[in-house]
Amino acid sequence: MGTTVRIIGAPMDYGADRRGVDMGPSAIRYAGLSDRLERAGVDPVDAGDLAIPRAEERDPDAGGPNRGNAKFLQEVEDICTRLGDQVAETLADGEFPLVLGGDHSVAIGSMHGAARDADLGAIWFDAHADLNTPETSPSGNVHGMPLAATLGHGAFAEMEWATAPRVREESIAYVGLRSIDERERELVRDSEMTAFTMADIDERGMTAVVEDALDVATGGTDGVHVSLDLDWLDPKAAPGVGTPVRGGVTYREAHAALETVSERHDSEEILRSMDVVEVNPILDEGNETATLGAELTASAFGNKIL
Ligand code: HAR
Ligand code: MN
Ligand code: MN
Ligand code: MN
Repeated sequence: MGTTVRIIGAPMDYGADRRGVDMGPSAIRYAGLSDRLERAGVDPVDAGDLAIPRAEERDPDAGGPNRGNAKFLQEVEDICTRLGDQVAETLADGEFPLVLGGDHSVAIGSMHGAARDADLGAIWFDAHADLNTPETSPSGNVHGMPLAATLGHGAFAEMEWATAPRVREESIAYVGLRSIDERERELVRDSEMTAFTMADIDERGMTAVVEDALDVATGGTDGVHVSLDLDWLDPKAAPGVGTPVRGGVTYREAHAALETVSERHDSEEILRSMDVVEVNPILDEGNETATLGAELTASAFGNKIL
């Protein structure tokens, strides 16, 4: 029997400064996600979207002073708790959870759910390190914090909904890192995480780098979470993101990366969960970025030419 992929929309933009990523799930579906997944040989079922109140109706400072300068942390908690439950339920039903963001803070929920009953490795396809905490964040935007939350750094140590003890530093690999805050740089250097920067991709090529990232994320774990932040790509290929950074991955390299993931999955069934985040249709050109998100997701499941 083939894999059933359960699509879970998380149209939330509490974690980012610019409105618009809440439309990501619609745009990615409109770009033909389900058809593309079918062509890749899996069975998509759409669970619809989580109900999420508009940011204008909520208080960014709810939750009190112990929450540092993180904006909308109370709202992020509510959504990630519900999302984590849905992801865990999906896995318990024998299906594959595919979460459509939304800003990258949804990954806190995806990973919390996916790590509930398993040791989870992760590949972080992103320009950014996402390792800030409510205390260290320069922006207060929670989409710059999901890995710190999962690892229980800083104020997150007290937040049960965020930390996922079954995700360990040594099972996390960054691919494509190129925009990092000073404090994050120290943390990555001192941590047991593996970071492949754009320079590593230049030097060694995407396929070799992703093979190594897969070794990191599969070593001693029960499965891999793939977190795909579309700002990983160069803004020329993916203009519809809130925090574009020049010098990113090309269209072709991105496909090669996800195809490498799919090849490993074919032989070793390594994939456990995935999210596709940070698509901002307001800033996009002709739904190009959402289309890329849909294409790359299909590539992760083996969209072979022959
Ligand atoms: N490091 C910066 C901050 O924490 C920028 C975060 C960038 N946003 C993302 N994350 N899209 O991948 O504010
Ligand atoms: Mn990110
Ligand atoms: Mn990013
Ligand atoms: Mn927890």
